[in-house]
Amino acid sequence: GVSFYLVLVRTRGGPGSGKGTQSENLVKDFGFIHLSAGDLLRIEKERPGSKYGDLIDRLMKAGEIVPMEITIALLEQAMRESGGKRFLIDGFPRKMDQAMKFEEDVVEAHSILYFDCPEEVMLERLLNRGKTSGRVDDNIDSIRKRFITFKQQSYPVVEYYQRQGKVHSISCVDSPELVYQKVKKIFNEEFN
Ligand code: UP5
Ligand code: MG
Repeated sequence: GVSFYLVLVRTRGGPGSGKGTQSENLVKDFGFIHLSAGDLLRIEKERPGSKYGDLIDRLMKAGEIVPMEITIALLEQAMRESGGKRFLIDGFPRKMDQAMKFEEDVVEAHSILYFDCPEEVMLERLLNRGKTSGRVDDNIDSIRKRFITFKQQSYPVVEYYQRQGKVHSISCVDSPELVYQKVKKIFNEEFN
């Protein structure tokens, strides 16, 4: 059946823990289809004629969460179009209502990878990435708001999955290569 592997955020903040970076590694070694909810929203934001472009832009800048109907529809469409069966969904769900709705309507989470990273490390990474990323939210004001949103709304999702025993926590302050060694070990145990 269809399963998906969720790559979620980390404590004390949200962004910049390396979800995207590690997801790319996992795609190469395990053949998952990687879907980043944030990337899908950024594509939708730029799509000519999108009725959600302005809303997404405003909410991203404010570090707030886009209404789940929009994100879930984009994810469902991307899953369908991919024709795949094993998905690594990066940066989603980031609020309890999305988690419940997605599990009810689309698919249940097999497991959650949780990247634990101090805020100051994430902040430095994001400010650095902001020099070239062009992302509307890689600036100090948006980053601070993203951290707050993470703590208030996204972390409860991690706790919810922890109660189900589905969460693997990994510290991600080391280099991407070292972090990936830990990630790979978990995936080898779960999927091989
Ligand atoms: N880097 C990565 N790992 C490193 C390491 N181990 N050592 C040193 N450097 C490392 O990494 C960030 C930067 O750090 C990069 O420059 C990388 O090289 C370096 P990355 O892998 O991009 O981290 P990631 O966790 O993916 O950070 P990202 O900024 O993408 O996380 P966010 O959760 O903030 O962003 P996302 O795109 O998921 O969401 C953006 C916004 O979209 C949200 O704030 C929200 O407004 C909206 N959104 C929703 O509304 N709903 C959703 O479901 C999803 C998003
Ligand atoms: Mg990302």
